[in-house]
Amino acid sequence: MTTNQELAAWVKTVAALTQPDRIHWCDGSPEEHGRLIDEMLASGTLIKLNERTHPNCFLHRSDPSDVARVEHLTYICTQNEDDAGSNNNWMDPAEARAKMEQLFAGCMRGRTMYVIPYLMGPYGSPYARAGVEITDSPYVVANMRVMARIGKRSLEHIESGKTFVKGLHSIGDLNPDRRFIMHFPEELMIQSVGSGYGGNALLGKKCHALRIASWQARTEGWLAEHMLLLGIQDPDGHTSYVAAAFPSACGKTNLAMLSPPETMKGWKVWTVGDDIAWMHIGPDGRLWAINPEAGFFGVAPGTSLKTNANCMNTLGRDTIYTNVAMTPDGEPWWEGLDGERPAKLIDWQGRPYDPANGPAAHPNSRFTVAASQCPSYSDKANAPEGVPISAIIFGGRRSTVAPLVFEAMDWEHGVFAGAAVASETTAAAVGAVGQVRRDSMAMKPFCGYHFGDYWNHWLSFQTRTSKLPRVFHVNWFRKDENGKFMWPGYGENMRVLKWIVERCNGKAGAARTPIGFVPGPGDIDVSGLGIGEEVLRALLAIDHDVWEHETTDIAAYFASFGERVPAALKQQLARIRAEIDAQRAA
Ligand code: O2Y
Ligand code: MN
Repeated sequence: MTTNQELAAWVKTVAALTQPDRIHWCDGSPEEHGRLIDEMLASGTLIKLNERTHPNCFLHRSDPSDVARVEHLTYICTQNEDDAGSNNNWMDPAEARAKMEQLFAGCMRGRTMYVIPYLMGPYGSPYARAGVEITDSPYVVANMRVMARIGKRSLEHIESGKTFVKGLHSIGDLNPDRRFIMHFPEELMIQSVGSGYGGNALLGKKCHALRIASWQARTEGWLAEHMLLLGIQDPDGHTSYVAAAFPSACGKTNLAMLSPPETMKGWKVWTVGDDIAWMHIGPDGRLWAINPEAGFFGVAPGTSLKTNANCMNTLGRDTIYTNVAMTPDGEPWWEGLDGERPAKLIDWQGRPYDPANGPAAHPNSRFTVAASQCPSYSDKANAPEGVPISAIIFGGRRSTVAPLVFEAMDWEHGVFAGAAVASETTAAAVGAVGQVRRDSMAMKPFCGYHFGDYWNHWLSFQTRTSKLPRVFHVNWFRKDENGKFMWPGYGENMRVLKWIVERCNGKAGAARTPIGFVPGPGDIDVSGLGIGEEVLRALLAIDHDVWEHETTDIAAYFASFGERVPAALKQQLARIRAEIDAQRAA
């Protein structure tokens, strides 16, 4: 089935271990997809949704115990434990292999083993990387077909002699006690068992494009980041590209597909990606980014015409929904969708909706849809060379502390701001609400190696080019003393993006503060927004006492990573503290 000896031998070994009834090499064709869909409809794996309102859309209900990524069961298996860092769970590679071999033994009996060659990144891009996922889940094949570029062309890429990541996945028996997601970055290998859901099973996404790729990127001098990519077109028709990293529940997909407010005539946002960016220093010394993915695996609850019209207009057709609710007419439904809640809903577990059972759609219910269906999809999204990045934006959900926006003083300070990213937990995640969690560069669950080494890698870019992007930090979630959000967010975030682009072009004002360059109330365009100067001042305020506490917290966080923390980041911390103290004393 392939001329690549290494791939052929690996598939043979996996088949001998897992004992499938059949082996199917995926070619990615529409005929193959049609057959798989028919099989899944027949087996009940998929439910057809209303063909008139949602053509070619399907609903999948996962096992109720298998509804999200499982960080506590996700491991980085490096020879040296220290290389994984305290930001990861570590397991000795030999122990992990032995454990997985037991779990994989005979696991595909009675099933078909699908071999999915895939490419992450545009065809013909020097930055694209290949992988092969072996899975016993037709649902995974259907999702991978949307999220990556699967089939013949990707196999040809591998057969031309390029390296590829080997990913072995089985749903196993879906027992959480026998669920593990193992990464072997030194061997470019992933093994996942016991889950059929999202990031645990679609191995091209978080496992390959972030955990394995971040390791490769460090070795090879590039960046694999948990970032959305968007183009911001100004009224003169010039487009600047930005990459932005936010921890979960901060509205990444909404920002990636932002619709500017009516008042901002001539401004437009183009979507390049909503989750992952691979960035390389290009021949011109600038940072160029590609989106390795081809689709969106977005969270459904909260998505509406009001919060994300482009997303809603992406979803009408050819979409796989997972764990959403269903109306009696066979339409998908979730909390936060426009309009009233319909009567007689079927909840995400297939039961008549009863509020006593919780929400109708699972809070982590998802849609899988091709990025090309998005009305704001950039015509540069498939450019082999990627898009040139003018600004990198970090952000978090902070009800206090972080101002609406600030610009870092320089690259080193920008890396510090990224390393210090923190976000308050929301009801969407398990655990207490409102707790501040550090999540450096939003990569805590996804960096495939020690955070100290990762920050050093980021810093190293300043020695390799003088054309690095400017770095910013945003916070859409600051609250007033009554606990009310002060900034309207969503489309109005365009006003902050405008300030960022204008800073990059040397056109917008800001004041130097200990934590960075912060706009004055007159520097951000709030015309027609109904926000008074007092509120704007509060949104941009830096409280010295609060920041004193923040720096103490960051110092403790850095200390938890030991010796490998770069001196440059500790110096940034010391500088900020000294400047705050000096201002206090003045
Ligand atoms: O729960 C999952 O498996 C999905 S997690 C996810 C999906 C799409 C984009 N980002 C994420 C994330 O957790 O960052
Ligand atoms: Mn993500």
